This record gives sequence, structure tokens and C-alpha cells, in this order.
Amino acid sequence: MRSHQRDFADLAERLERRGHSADGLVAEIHRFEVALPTWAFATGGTRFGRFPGTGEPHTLREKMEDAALVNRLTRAAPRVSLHIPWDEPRDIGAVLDDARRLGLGFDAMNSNTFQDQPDQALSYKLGSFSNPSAAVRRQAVEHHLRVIEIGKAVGSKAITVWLADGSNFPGQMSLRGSFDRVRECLEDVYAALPGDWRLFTEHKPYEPAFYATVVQDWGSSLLLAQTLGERAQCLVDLGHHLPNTNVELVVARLIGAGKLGGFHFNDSKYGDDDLTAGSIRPYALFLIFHELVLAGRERVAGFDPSYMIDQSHNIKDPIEALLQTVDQLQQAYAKACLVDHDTLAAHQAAGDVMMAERTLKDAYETDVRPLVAEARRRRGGALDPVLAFRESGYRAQKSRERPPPPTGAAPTHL
Ligand code: RM4
Ligand code: MN
Ligand code: MN
Repeated sequence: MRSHQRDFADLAERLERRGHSADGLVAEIHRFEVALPTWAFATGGTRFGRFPGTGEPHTLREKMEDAALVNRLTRAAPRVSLHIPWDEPRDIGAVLDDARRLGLGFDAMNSNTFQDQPDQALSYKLGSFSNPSAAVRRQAVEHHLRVIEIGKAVGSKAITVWLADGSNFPGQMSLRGSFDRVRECLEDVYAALPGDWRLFTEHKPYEPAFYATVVQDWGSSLLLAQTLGERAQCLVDLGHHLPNTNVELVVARLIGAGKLGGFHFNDSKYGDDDLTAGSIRPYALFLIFHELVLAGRERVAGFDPSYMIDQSHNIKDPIEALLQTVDQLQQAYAKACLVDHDTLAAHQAAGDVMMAERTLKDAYETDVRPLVAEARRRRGGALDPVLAFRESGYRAQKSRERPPPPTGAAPTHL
């Protein structure tokens, strides 16, 4: 604690010399919130198998308990994002009681027409919204309507639609026809959207379709959002881009179109790797946050993104991974808040490439850890959430309270 105070005072002094108020920055960090994905609290599967730790959650209540702990330690994650049917609530009243008791709210709902369910009448083998069969498409639309109903009951204000639809071989489905069918189904879902809700379309280039995914890129996602209407926006999942895509540029384009609705934070090296945000390409994460902070400062019309995490924890303790993720996001956000936008704009206008780049680098290379820790401390969170979690004995306690996972249980995330 003493050394934190020293580190924070040093940093505050350095920042003040650069014209920043440390208290002002702490207040900005307090404004950043991110939603936790329920599906990330249980260990995901690898090719070698699934290796859950002890004390992992199985029920929605247990996942919400873990989420509340992440929020208590970080003070920046007060909402969860539900996935239906994975989080099918048996008793909505009990879910709401849990949420109240745990101090949690609900962010965007997630539908799932990318896995056949045991009780399902028709199969999604050939897709859901793009399926050539009208009856299958209707079933998929009805699932979405039910997800909206559950979302209304818990107080969510958005639905995220990620479709696995696509084809594995040329000729398997009509490239134009499949897109039209998806759009028509989304129109039905959009028509059922409550007036204060948004619908997010989430693209992904491949997997499980390896030839042509129907909503494969931000262009397709934008087309859909623009066709559907004002309350339809795009969701950017950081892992859903082909290698080397300039994601901050995609983000800037969507912001410019008033269509950036949501974010799924994670990181990746090759594909939809669902790794910890900031673990592989921290500079890219910072540049993305720079676009977000800039848009917020400029009050761009339609800019009010829902920040969510979407990760799969296969090898790290899921709670630790999420604590680390929130901290990484807070750091990237804090660094983006350090960018001097006026100076940057002046260098851009003067064509001073070197100084423009240095303006970004000055912010990025600042060690903001004491600032972020101080922001947590002032809200009653932990200086170092991962260490605080390890010292808390939470896992040991949950290992006693929660029975071990059933053997061979399916991974909770693709
Ligand atoms: C997909 C996509 C969706 C997520 C599912 C589980 O790849 O990222 O957002 O809900 O995985
Ligand atoms: Mn996602
Ligand atoms: Mn994904």
C-alpha cells in the first residue's frame, strides 16, 4: 500500500507536468465499464480435453457470484451478458433477486442458433437464418423472440446476433440468397425489438463455415445494420477479423457511420482465439481505445457502445483471466485518455508525421498501472485484483461449496 502511494504520487507529478490532472484521469477511468460474459466463468475445452479447476460455477447463480467478485475487485464490471439457452433461467424472479443481492445488472443478451439443442424440433445443420427451409428459419426467429422476452424480464436493452451460418463448399448455398434470407429473418427480429432496445449484428470471417460465412465481415454487418434501421448497429469482436486487419480502422469506419453498437474484447494471434485482451497486441488495443475515446470526446452522433468481454479460458483460472482482462482494458482506456487530441490534430494538420506518432506513443508508453490501481482503490476495489483474489481463499471456499463438474461436460464456449 505504501509503495502504491509512492508510485501514484510519482506518476501524478509526472502527469501534472504534462498538463494532466491525476484526479481528472481517475474520474475518467471510473467512467469505463465492461460487461462480463457468463460463459467465460467455466473452463473451456482444448483439443487435449477440458481441464476445469475446482470450485468452478455450473449454474447461472454461481456464475453471477463469480461475476460479482470480479466486479468487487475491479469496480468496473457491474453487468453480465447472458447466453440463451446456456443461461436459460428457470426462475426469472430468482435471477433478479440474485442480481439485486450481488449488485449486478444485465448487458446485451446473446442468442444461440449455432448449436442444435436436444429439445429442438429442426436441425441447424444447413444454417439458421439462412437455411433454405422456411420452417427452420421460423424456428430460429422464434428463438430470438424468446431471448428478447427473457432480456426484457431481466432489464437488458440489447440483443447480439452472431450467426454461424455459411457454407463449406462452393455451390453449397446461394451467396446472395443466403444473405437475403438472413436479412429477412433479422427484419422479423428487429420488428419485435422493444422501443428502447438495440440489435447488434456480429460478424466473423470463418468457423464453423470454412468457405463462405454469411455475415463474414464488417461490410456485411454494416449493410444489415443500415437496412434494418436506426436501432440496429454492429458489434466488433476483436478476434473476428482475418490476420493483419486494421481493426482500429474498422472501428473508426463504424463510428463514422454511427453504427458502432458493441464490443467483444479479447485478443488473438491467428483467428477467433478468444485470448485475454491485451495479451498479444496491446498497441492495437490502445489504438482501438484511442478511436473510442476520441469519438466520446467529439460526441459523435449515435456513439454509445456497449463494452463486453468475450473470451474462452482454457488454461488460466477463468476468474483470474477476467480480472486480468478488466485491468488490461482499464489500462488501455487510461492510456487513450492521455492522448492530447489537440496536439495530435495540430501535428496531423501540419503534416508532422513524427510528432503525430510520438503523441500517440507518449500516451501508450506511459505506465498507467498506479493510476488504474488508484481508481480501483478509491472505489473500494483491489490494488492488484489477481493477487487479492489469490489471497482471498475464494476458490478454496467454492471448492467446498460447489460439487466437482460432471465428467465429460461440454465446454461452454465454442
Ligand atoms: C462466437 C461469437 C459470439 C459468442 C459465441 C459463443 O464466436 O464470438 O459472440 O457468443 O462465439
Ligand atoms: Mn463474440
Ligand atoms: Mn467469437
